[in-house]
Amino acid sequence: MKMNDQWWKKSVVYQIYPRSFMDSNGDGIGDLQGIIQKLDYLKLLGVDVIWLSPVYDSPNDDNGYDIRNYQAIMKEFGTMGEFDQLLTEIHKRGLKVIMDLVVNHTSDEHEWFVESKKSKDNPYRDYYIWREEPNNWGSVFSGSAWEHDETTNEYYLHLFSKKQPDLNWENPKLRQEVYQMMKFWLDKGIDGFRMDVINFISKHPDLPDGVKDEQQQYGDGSPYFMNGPRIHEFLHEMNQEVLSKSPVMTVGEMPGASPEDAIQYTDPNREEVNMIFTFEHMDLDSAPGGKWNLKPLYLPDLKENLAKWQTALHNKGWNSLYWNNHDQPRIVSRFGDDQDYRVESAKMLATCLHFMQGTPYIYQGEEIGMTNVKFDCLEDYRDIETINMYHERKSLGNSHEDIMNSIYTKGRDNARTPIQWDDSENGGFTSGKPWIQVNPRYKEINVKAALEDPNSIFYFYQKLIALRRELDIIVEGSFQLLLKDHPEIFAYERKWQDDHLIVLCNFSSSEIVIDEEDLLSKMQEYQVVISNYEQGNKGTLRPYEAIVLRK
Ligand code: TEU
Ligand code: CA
Repeated sequence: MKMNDQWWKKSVVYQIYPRSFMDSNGDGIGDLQGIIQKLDYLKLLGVDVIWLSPVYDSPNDDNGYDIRNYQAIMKEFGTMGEFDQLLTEIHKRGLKVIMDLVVNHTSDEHEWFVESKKSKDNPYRDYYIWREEPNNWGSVFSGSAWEHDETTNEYYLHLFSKKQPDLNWENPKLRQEVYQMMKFWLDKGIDGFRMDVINFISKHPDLPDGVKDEQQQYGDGSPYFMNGPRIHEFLHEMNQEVLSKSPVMTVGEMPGASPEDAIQYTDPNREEVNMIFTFEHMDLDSAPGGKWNLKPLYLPDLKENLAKWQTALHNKGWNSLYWNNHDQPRIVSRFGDDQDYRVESAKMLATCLHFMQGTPYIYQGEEIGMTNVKFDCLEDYRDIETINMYHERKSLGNSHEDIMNSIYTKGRDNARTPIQWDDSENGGFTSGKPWIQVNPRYKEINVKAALEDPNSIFYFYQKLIALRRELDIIVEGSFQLLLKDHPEIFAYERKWQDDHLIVLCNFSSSEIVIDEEDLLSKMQEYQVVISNYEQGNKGTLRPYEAIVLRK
């Protein structure tokens, strides 16, 4: 692979969740024209690539991750003509765009599935996974992973909602259809794909029951569909048939992938994908039993985990770096302090991530420090995962308060409230009624205010992005964790040729005295590259202080 084919190593990606980004026509739903209106804002931020969450035709059971037609645009978002216009406007500004590729499943309204369920000998029957009897797997969105279908008296597999039947990747005809569809979008000129749960596509052919303990209703099927038996073969085939033909960028969303798996997926010689999204650092504030069982983050766990990924992939594969996406709560509310130190902690978290090796992803609103929300009642929530979980836990006897507390801390709608563009009604997102309520903090936290304040989180992100372009060490350097067991400070160094960086981040609201001789003398000697306090480098770390030193 030629180095300039690896443009994505030097890029910063910005994720747009179109439904919540900008509404141009007052129907309360973000749309393609809304995105076009805001491209100059992204250009000002300085990102290189836009990841567009699904904009395809969909009945919206899972906000577009249930696709009815891969080659049509969702009506609420616009037309194919407007998509072409968006693509032109993106490229005109020197930006690139990657699209979501959701091919573990389709919508149950996709014509393949409509055909598939008609009869056992329908030519599309084998595009999906049908069985006479279900196994014990549970769905990610609660309940069984199997749904009975009356027409043929069989069950189909759906790892997510019952309106998201899983595709059968064992079928070579299905694989060819997917590759043709990918070519359709690449021929339009898009610059790559973000691949939804792509390491789920190869299921163990026997679909064995999963382990389940007595209190649980369903078994854990993940050992039989995560990183399954033919996954590397399928990804290599996709690479050879489609991706290798042009210098595109690919990132595979891969829950349950270890660093060793990641090396296999991203080693350039194996020709699979460029990078993956790991989930390990997002699972550290969950107790056993999954994300809704809350546990406070213990900082040394986070340090150990991220350090493990940094060192394991160095010179072997490639990392992606993220705190946020449309499935995760807002990072400033999660690992920072969204009350007294919102600005400081948002900048600290950004510093901690953006000086690591890998391709950073910024999720819409992160660059202005948007926070989690607490809606009063379940009816205000829109996410199918949240709603199904609420009913399941309620029926198991959990209290309303406990469940709502889990939703406030972990629910996906935290990330999906509209972008707060200004302090006018609905945060300037829409002139109509937004599809989900705007975060009430929009009067204080919004893009307009951020752009008017030279010390805003926005300009800090702008600086971090620019630094990545200036300093090769950020892209190329080795990584070494410092103060490994310190409970409040996340510190590391990067080295490359004669260059040396030290990154110090205080994850607490107390002032921390640095008492390591060696580090103290470096703090005297080295230059400050960036800091989130006006007067950098006092030899201590103030609440949520981040400082980067260079020699
Ligand atoms: O998510 C996959 C996934 O396993 C989790 O992130 C999951 O959505 C949930 O947050 C676990 O608690 C991808 C998409 O990013 C997500 O939006 C979709 O709902 C899902 O796949 C199905 O397409
Ligand atoms: Ca609209």
